[in-house]
Amino acid sequence: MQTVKTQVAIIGAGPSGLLLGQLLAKAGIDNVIIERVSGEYILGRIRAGILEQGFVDLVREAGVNARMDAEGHVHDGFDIAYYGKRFRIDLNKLTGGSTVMCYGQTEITRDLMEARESSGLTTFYESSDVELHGVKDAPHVTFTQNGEKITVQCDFIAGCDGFHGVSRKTIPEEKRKEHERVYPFGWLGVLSDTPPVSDELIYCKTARGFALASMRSETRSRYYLQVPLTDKVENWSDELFWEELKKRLPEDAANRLVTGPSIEKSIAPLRSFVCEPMQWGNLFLVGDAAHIVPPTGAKGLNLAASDVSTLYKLLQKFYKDGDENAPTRYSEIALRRVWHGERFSWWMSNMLHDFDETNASGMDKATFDRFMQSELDFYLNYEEGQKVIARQYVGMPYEAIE
Ligand code: FAS
Ligand code: PHB
Repeated sequence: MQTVKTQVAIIGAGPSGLLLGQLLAKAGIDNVIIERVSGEYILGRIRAGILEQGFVDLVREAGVNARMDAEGHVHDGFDIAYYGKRFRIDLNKLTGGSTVMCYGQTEITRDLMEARESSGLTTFYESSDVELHGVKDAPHVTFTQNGEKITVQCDFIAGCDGFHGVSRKTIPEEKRKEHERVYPFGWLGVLSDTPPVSDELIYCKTARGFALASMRSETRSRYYLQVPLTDKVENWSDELFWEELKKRLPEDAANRLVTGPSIEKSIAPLRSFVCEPMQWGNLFLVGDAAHIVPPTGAKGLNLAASDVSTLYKLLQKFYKDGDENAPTRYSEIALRRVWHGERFSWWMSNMLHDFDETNASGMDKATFDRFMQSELDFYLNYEEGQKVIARQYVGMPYEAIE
């Protein structure tokens, strides 16, 4: 049995865990990461693509921004197309200068992994039987790696282990309130080395279902189609995908579509989920371990970033200023911004997807559709409405930690 001592034990080497680890290390707060799978496996997951300004600023604060600033693309706006109409949400104008950065989660994760490795920080990849103990009074983590049992003794545990991780379940069930909405459809995503149909994202609402045209670079595109929950990725040949996407894109974009072999194809289920509280004793839940949003608002990764920012600042107050109370404030502060992201993602999903009777509004499909069309007409035809969308899409401000 090997015993390791550190200040913060981080469970999970996804973007939450890696960004938190980098920021803590930069502040002189020692940490180790315990991850279930290999780094290569993590880099094989294709997920988010849009970074809010707050995330970009955090990556720069972590000193891991060189490639993001060189290869990322600042987006000043995005389009919403529905029933033959098309509106551009001019983020820059409507928010007085705020924008978003288009740079893949995979790339941010790669940059953070490389930065962690070169700074010599400890990451236990391919760890199994990870268990959290004594989170109320004597926090420590036990796990097995390469057949050896290891114990990490620490002051705090950051549960950055995603929706299916072990951390959230460490909070006693009777002490957790879990809020959930599972959507009656999923997103079939395709990544292809083909030029994007547009310089900016196009969110499409059609009678055939939702579609999103996104990208990773001028030569790499990311597309999504709303599909039934019962659908299987093996039902979708590349040809069938491109044919359906063309039917859902606005005509000019469809005419520009360059098809090619998919280099990744998967179906992600959509849910809204929040666990309250986001902390228990010396355990903090961060990112997907605490909350999930439907990707319609591009908030998932960005809410993880604001959790990281809040926890990093509060732990600095604990270690640097001797503020013993600081860590107890995490959940309350983090949840205020989480619920903003949850609501916006739920609202965008209701507005842009095609629901059958299970739209949870208690209305029949035709009536719900008419309400949502009026919602879109109002918000897109009035600058005040466009400002509401723009402000939330660039991300609500991070709360100041005094
Ligand atoms: P992650 O799930 O990324 O990372 C958690 C890590 O913990 C993983 O590496 C996992 O292996 C590890 N782990 C799990 N259990 C463990 C255990 N017991 N012990 C040790 N380690 C353990 N967001 C967007 O903004 N836009 C999108 O388009 C988008 N698409 C998505 C598609 C899919 C299929 C999924 C699942 C999510 C998507 N998201 C999207 C949200 C996504 O980007 C998350 O918000 C982001 O990955 C959150 O990062 P983490 O909190 O680090 O969690
Ligand atoms: C993506 O590029 O993967 C992406 C962008 C915006 C979203 C969801 C996904 O809202």
